[in-house]
Amino acid sequence: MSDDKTVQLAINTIRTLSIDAVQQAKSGHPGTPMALAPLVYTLWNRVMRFDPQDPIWPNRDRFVLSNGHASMLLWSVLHLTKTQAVNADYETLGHPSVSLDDIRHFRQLESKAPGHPEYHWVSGVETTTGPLGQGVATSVGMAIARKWLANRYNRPGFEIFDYNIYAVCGDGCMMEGVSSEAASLAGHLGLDNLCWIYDNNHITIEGSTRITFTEDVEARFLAYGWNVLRVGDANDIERIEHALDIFRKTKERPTFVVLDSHIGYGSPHRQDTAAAHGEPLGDDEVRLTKRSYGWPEDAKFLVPDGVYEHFAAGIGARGAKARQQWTELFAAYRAKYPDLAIEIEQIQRRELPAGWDRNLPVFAADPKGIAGRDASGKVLNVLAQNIPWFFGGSADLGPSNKTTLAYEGAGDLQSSNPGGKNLHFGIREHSMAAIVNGLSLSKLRAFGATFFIFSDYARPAIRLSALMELPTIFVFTHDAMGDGEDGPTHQPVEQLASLRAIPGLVTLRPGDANEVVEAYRYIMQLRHEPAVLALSRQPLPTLDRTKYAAASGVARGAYVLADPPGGNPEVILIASGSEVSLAIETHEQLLAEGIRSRVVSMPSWDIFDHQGQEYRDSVLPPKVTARVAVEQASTFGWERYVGTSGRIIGMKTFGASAPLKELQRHFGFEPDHVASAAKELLRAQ
Ligand SMILES: Cc1ncc(C[n+]2csc(CCOP(=O)(O)OP(=O)(O)O)c2C)c(N)n1
Ligand SMILES: [Mg+2]
Repeated sequence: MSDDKTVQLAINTIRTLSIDAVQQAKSGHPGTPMALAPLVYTLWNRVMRFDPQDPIWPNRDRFVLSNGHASMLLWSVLHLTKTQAVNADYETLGHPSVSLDDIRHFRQLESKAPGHPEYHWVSGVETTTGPLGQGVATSVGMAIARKWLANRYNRPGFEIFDYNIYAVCGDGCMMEGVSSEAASLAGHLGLDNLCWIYDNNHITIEGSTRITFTEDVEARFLAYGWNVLRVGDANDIERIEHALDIFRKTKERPTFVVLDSHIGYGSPHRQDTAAAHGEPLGDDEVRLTKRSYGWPEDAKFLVPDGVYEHFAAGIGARGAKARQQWTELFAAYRAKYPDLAIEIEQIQRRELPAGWDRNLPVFAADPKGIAGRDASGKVLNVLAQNIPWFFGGSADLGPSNKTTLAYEGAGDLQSSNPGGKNLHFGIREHSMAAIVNGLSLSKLRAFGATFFIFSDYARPAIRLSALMELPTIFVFTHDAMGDGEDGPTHQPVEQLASLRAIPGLVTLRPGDANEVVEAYRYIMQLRHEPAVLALSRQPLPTLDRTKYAAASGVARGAYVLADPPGGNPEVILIASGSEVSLAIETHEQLLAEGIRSRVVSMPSWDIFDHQGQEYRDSVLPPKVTARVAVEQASTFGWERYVGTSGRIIGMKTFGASAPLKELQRHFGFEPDHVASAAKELLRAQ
C-alpha cells in the first residue's frame, strides 16, 4: 500500500472509531473528530515528540484537547498509538491506556474512554477538559512551566527541557473569557513554546456562529502579540505540517493556527450542521459516511491492517528515539550536575527536597497578634527558598495578599526572566487558577492568590484542580468581614461553604499565625489534593500555646484548643479563623461564670471528616449536645457539627460597609453574644 493510502486509512480509522463509538453509546460528539482527524493525525504521527511507551516522560510534547467534547479524537489516537497505562505512583502497568474494548464502551462506567478527557483517569490525557476554555488556559501554565524548568535546569549542551505545548480548541473555547485572559498573558510573556490550533468551523450547538460570534479572531490574537497562521483546509495535512513547522521556528511569540474545517466531514446530510456536533449520525448516515470515506459500510470499530504499524513507525519510532536520546542525555547530565538531576527526579515524583520545612517561623504569644495573610507571607518566603520549584503569584493583589516573594534573587517571572519566582497574573483570576493547574500538571508546586471573594472568579479551575487530583494551592486573603469598609461586594459569605462542597478540595481557615504555619506544613505534603487557604486581612491574636493546645492539631482538621480544668465540658464552642480567638474569649468569660466550656478550633472540615471515629468523638463527644459554632461565613452546613439543637452564629445575609468593630457588633460576633447562646443551650437542657 502506498504511503498516501496508509495515511488516509489512518485518518479514516480515527474518524470511523469516533463515529462507531458515538453510535454505540447513543451519545457523544462525532462531528469534530471527523473534521479534526487529519490534524490530530499530523500532530501525533508527524510532529509531536511523545513516546507511547512512556506517556509521562518529562520532556514529551504536551497535547491538550480543549474542545474536550471531541474526546473520541484522543481515545482513538491513544489507542492507535498503543499508549501505555501508568498508575498514580508513576509506574507503567504493561497494558494499553485505552483498549478497543474501552472505545466500544465509550461513555460507560469504568471505560477508559469517558465522555470527556479526564487527567487522573486515563494515562496520556495531559489535563481534564470539557468546560470550554479551561484547556487552552491551562496550556499557558504548561508553557510557563516549561520555560521555568528550562531556565533552571538546562545547561550548555544539555537541553533537558525543550518540549512544546499544543492545544486544540473550538469556537466555544474562543468565546469563553478565560481564553482571552490566558492568551493575553501568553502574548505578554512571549511563550513561543505554545501553539493553539483553532477549529474554525463556524458551528456551535445553536447553529451557525453568525448568530453569536462575528468578531475577527485573527485580529484579536495579533493584538495579543501572537503569531497568527491560517490553514484553509483541515484535510490538507501538508499545510498543517507546514504551519506547525513555522510554529517551531517562531521565537518570542506564541502561535495561533486558524484551521478552517467542516464539522461532520464526509457525512452527506450532517456536514456543516449543528446536528453533527452532538448527535450520533444514525445507522443510515453512518453507512453513507463510511461509503464516502471508501470504508466498508458495515464494519464497526475496524482498525485495518497496517494502521497500528503505521503509528508505530511514525510517533512510535520517533518518540522512542527522542526519549532514548533524552535518557542518555540525562544520564550524562546526572554525572555532571548531580544536585540538579536529583531535583528533577524529585519534581517528577512530586516529592519535597530534604529540609523543605526548615526555618518555618514559630510565632510567640501576642494578644495583638498578626494577620493571617502576614503570617502566610512569612511562611511562603521560607518555603520558596527551601523548595526551588515552589512559587506563584497573585492576580494583581500581591501587596494585599502578602504573597510577594521578597527574598534576594526571587525575581519576577517575565519573558526576559523566565526563572523568576514571582508570577504576575494581572487581574485575571480565572486564567490564574487554570495556569496554576498547568504548572501543577507540569509537577511544579505552585500557588495563585487573590481576595477570597474573587475565588468565585477562579472557581471553575479550582473545581478542576480537585477533579484532576492536583496539589494546586490557592491563597485567598480577606477571608471574611475584615476589610469592613469595602462592604458586601468584598465580604465573602457563601464562599467557604461552596468550596467545602467541592469533593477532594482541602479548605483551611487557620485561627492564628501558628495555625497558618501548620496549615502550610500540611498542604505542602499533599500530592494529589488541591488546597484553599482562607486567611484574615486583620491581625488575629497569637494564642499562647503553653496555655492552649499546640497548633499541630491543624493536621487533624479540628482539635481541642481549650478545656475547662479537669476536662468534662458541658458546652462546646467550635470556631475557625478569626472566630477562634472570639471563642477563646467567650470560653474565659464562661469559665469565670462557672460554665464548663470547651473550644474546638476547626480550620478544616474536610481534614477532620477524614479522621477516625474515635478521634472525632474525642473532639466532639456525642454526649455533649450543647454546641455553638461561630464563623463569619454562611451558616450553611454547620448543623453537621452542632446538630439540630445546636446554635450557629454566622452570616445569613450579605455583609455591610462599616468599620470591622461595628460589623462584629452588628452581626453578633462578640463574646457576650456567643456566651448567651451557650447559656441558652444549657438552660434548655
Ligand atoms: C463552559 C462550557 N459551557 C458550555 C458547554 C457546553 N458545550 C459543549 S460543546 C458546546 C459548543 C461548542 O462549540 P464549539 O467549540 O464550536 O465546538 P464544535 O461544535 O465546533 O466542535 C457547548 C456550548 C461546555 N462544555 N463548557
Ligand atoms: Mg465550532
